[in-house]
Amino acid sequence: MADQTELYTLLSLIRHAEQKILDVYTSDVMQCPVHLSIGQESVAVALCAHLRHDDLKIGTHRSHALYLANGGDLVAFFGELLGRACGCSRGYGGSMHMIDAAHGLVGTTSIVGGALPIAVGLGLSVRRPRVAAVLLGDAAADQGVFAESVNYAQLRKVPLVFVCENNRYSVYTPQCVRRAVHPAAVAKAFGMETHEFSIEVANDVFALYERLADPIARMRQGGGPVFIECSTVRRYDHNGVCDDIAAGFRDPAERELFDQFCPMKLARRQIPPDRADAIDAAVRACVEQAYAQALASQETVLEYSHASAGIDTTL
Ligand SMILES: Cc1ncc(C[n+]2csc(CCOP(=O)(O)OP(=O)(O)O)c2C)c(N)n1
Ligand SMILES: [Mg+2]
Repeated sequence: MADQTELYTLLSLIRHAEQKILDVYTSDVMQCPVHLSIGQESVAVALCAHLRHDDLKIGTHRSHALYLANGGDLVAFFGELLGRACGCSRGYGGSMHMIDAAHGLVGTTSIVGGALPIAVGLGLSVRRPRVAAVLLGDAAADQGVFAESVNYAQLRKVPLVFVCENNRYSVYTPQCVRRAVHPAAVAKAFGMETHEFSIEVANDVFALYERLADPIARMRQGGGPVFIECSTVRRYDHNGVCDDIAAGFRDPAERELFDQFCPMKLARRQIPPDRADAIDAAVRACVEQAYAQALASQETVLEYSHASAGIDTTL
């Protein structure tokens, strides 16, 4: 069981690590695209608090919260973004390709929906009480492979929890012009156990942690797959550090949703301010230290070249 301090510390860690990215990104020190989780960090934290390190997990391009909530090393996190050899993918993958095999994070993928069939395979490969988990965005449900994956997981009673971070957008395209029904309705149609959480619950890390306990425990003990849909909100641009809401690319109501349901704000209302301040200060120091260490470390040397791959470039 995770307590409030543990959950808040992880929430704060993700927020401050991404705040560091916001601070440095425009200097071009990070050469990879970044998809920030700010506004939806609570989902990964609540989920991972119910998972073991030998459970198998896979995620999306918006990978930072999953990697850090799952216990990923902070130096390896910044090292990956900075293209350093100490990065969790040795600096080759960048923000969208986070791996942490020691903690069961098989990877994160930039192909929308691409994680879904792999997750079904992960679920087929584990034996209870181990389970598998996949984080997906709402646009992953727009792909045909979504229905195939949900169907097969349900048919074979695969121990896999699908967790949809529904921020209502695929880049700048709202869900209302893309989908006739929301993702959980599809899973339900295939007979899967589904749970849908409003943003009031999903962005409240303590509330969501409580609500996920029973479904995940039942699956671990022998139940079939579970589909969790969390309504949440993305604060910054789809990719990068700009404010796409202020720039007019998304509905201004999204900004109001963030102001009302920011996961840090909701969590801080429920714990003593001096405890939250102390955690934030300790987290900020860790972030600064890890960033400096990663920045000072050896850059990734590209081993690949056309010559080493045997490709004749003279043609
Ligand atoms: C198969 C495929 N199609 C299109 C893209 C381009 N693309 C990258 S992220 C994205 C939107 C993803 O939205 P969602 O799954 O809801 O996740 P979010 O970014 O909202 O977290 C798209 C269309 C892609 N990477 N892969
Ligand atoms: Mg989305």
